[in-house]
Amino acid sequence: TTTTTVATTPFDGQKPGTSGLRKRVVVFQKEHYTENFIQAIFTAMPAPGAQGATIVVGGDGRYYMRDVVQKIIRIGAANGIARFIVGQDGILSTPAASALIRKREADGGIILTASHNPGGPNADFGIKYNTRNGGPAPESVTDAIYAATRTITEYHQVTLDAPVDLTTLGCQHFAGFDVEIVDSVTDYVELTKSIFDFDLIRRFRQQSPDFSLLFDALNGVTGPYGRRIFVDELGFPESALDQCTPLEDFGGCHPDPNLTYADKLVARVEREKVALGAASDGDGDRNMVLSHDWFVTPSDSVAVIAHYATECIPYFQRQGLRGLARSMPTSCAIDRVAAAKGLEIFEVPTGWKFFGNLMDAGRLSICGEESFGTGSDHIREKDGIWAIVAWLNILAHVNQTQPAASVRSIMRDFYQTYGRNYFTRYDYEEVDADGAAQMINDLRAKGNDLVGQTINGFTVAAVNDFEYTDPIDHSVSRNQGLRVIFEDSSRIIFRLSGTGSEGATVRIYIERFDPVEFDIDAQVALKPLVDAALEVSQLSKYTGRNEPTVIT
Ligand code: VG1
Ligand code: CO
Repeated sequence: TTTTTVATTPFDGQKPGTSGLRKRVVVFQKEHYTENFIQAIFTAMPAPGAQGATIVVGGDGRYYMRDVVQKIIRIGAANGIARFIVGQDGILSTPAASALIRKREADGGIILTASHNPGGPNADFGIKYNTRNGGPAPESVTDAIYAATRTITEYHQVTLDAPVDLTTLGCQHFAGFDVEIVDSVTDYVELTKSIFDFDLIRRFRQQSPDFSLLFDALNGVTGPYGRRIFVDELGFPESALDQCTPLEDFGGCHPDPNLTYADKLVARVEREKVALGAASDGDGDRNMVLSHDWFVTPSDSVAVIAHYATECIPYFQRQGLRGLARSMPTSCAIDRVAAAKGLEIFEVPTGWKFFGNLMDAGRLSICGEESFGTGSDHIREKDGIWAIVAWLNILAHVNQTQPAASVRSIMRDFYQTYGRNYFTRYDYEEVDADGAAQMINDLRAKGNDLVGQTINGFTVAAVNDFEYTDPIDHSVSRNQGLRVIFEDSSRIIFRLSGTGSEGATVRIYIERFDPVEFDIDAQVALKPLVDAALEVSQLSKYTGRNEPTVIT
């Protein structure tokens, strides 16, 4: 092989967001655009750097992914990478990639996905760098990558006679580096089996023929993982799977597991009276759990899993619970579980990267985000399939003493113990970026003037910009969401998304605690606060929008 050096100039806007760099495919296809970013990753790789390093490479199978795997191998090899561990056909779900980095003690990994954003030639692509703990790079590393994109003048690549074969399992030797193609699913399935009580779930399934599961991969990467776990291992019928073949464009759908974009699943769960309906996103780190008579909001889901963890999930029975955590906008349901169990609870900014240090320090076991992200310290990414199997494990367990246990009965028991934190999120997607920024700035400027005022019946107790100091490395992250907190502990939070590829997305998070009333529809329970949010922010004036794009 020969190495060539290609002259290039920087592109604007290659700053990784909440979860890597996400842009339209056509942007990544611009000459040198993708190569520049890949070179910047290798330039910025944490010490001791790329020379001699092993990296994991894979992604969610979306359009353009396989081309980029080839680019990573060529550029990585020229930068001294000694070994590439690649999922077969380039396929690795985000949690499987995290697991593989850890299992193989790789120096890092590159995950090719724009997660829940649509795929295809006219849709989105993304590149994310994970560090040796298997988690998303912390801001110190993403800042270094961004700095490298600002000053780049050349990139290096090896010349190969033909594209590397990504389909044949096993090791291929090249001059100076190796490429190892691994089965995309096996290691992940083994890990999942070591965490949960598969025997208990199998017995539950056999004893409860009326219990039905419907798993919808939304044509994303988790199809093969779901098939192996739900059908091959746990014995559910093939009919428990829907949209489980990964497609480059996700069948034209938005692979985002929520009530809006997973509408096919929602309709089938209602019509077919499904006991546990579940979906995950394009890259497999998100999950949604529902039944024909209940939708489990993600803030509740993680709290329920934490509540039952040491009662029935072998991994936590062995390790115990070290601590719990949530992203700031996530509801405080999990805080109540932490208080009841005498555990530490952490509130971190939005984005999974903030959980990693706490896990590495042995202070965090289970955590979640309201954005359909749930997980634990078994890896360093959120894990959609993990959360779904956790619910199966809990249902099987509770069913031993309450034979008619259901998603709904588990939620009712939970609310009876802890009360209910009603939660909803309104998203206004692809609005004018200047208007959105202006709205946040004006709200911030009003800040303390609002304290003591009553908005639609709620009296403001505090207004602040969330700022986080990492308890382990003491790094500080500022401006992580503007919070309006009311005297009755209700909260409204305003944030701009860091994962969009066009314009800006405004997110409004709304929460209210009710110790006694559990059965109100969340939209009804929260309507007065939603109105207060729209009033205090003047959202429609700044964005021209009267209705959200998505409500979760
Ligand atoms: C969103 C979610 C955040 C999540 C992130 C990545 O970020 O709000 O909770 O961690 O997506 O998820 P933002 O900045 O758009 O609000 V994934 O499944 O896209 O990796
Ligand atoms: Co995702």
